[in-house]
Amino acid sequence: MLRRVSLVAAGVVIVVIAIVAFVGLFMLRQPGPLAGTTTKLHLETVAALSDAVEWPRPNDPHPDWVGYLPTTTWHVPANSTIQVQIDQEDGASGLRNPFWGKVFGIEGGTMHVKYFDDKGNPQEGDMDSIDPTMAAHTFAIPDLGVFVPLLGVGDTAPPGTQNIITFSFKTKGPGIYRWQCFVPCAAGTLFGNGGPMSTIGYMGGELIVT
Ligand SMILES: [Cu+2]
Repeated sequence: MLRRVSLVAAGVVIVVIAIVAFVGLFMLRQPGPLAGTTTKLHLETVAALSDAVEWPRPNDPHPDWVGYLPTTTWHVPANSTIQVQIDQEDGASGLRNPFWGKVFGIEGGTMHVKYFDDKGNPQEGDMDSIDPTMAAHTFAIPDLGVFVPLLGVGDTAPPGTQNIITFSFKTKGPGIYRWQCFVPCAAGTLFGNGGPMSTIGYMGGELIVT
């Protein structure tokens, strides 16, 4: 009897330790917000955090994960126009749903994209969609109807290429708006949707509107 009680007690202790470790190491561990409230978001998307050139995150527990840098929690003002620049360095993973290759919900209906064409020549232009198979990541805030596919760096682009994507969108009233990537870009996880796709701080975060 005593033996059984001590076994149960040991089991309970192990479960409690596992829960504390899960909450502490996985759920609460995430990069802090961008400092201050801003109307300009400048971000970098990378194939692996260890490749980041603009905002390295050296102590991150997942250096090989895809991510948005410097962080994925941003404070922005309500009812304002937010200008976004994304320096996109990752190759294409492609969208499962080609519909999301289209731009939605941004000012003027188009994004401006600087990239390299198939022949390796620099190009730029306004786009309202991209080839869905060429999406590296997406910038999407469903509650604001904002959806922007980010063009992947092509195989013929020079090493170290950044596709520069700029656009702006309008915020609504105060609140916390969840945003995320819709490209199943988490290579090596179940259907590409695990790891960085399901952990805040990598392919998703919060737009905190005040
Ligand atoms: Cu992504």
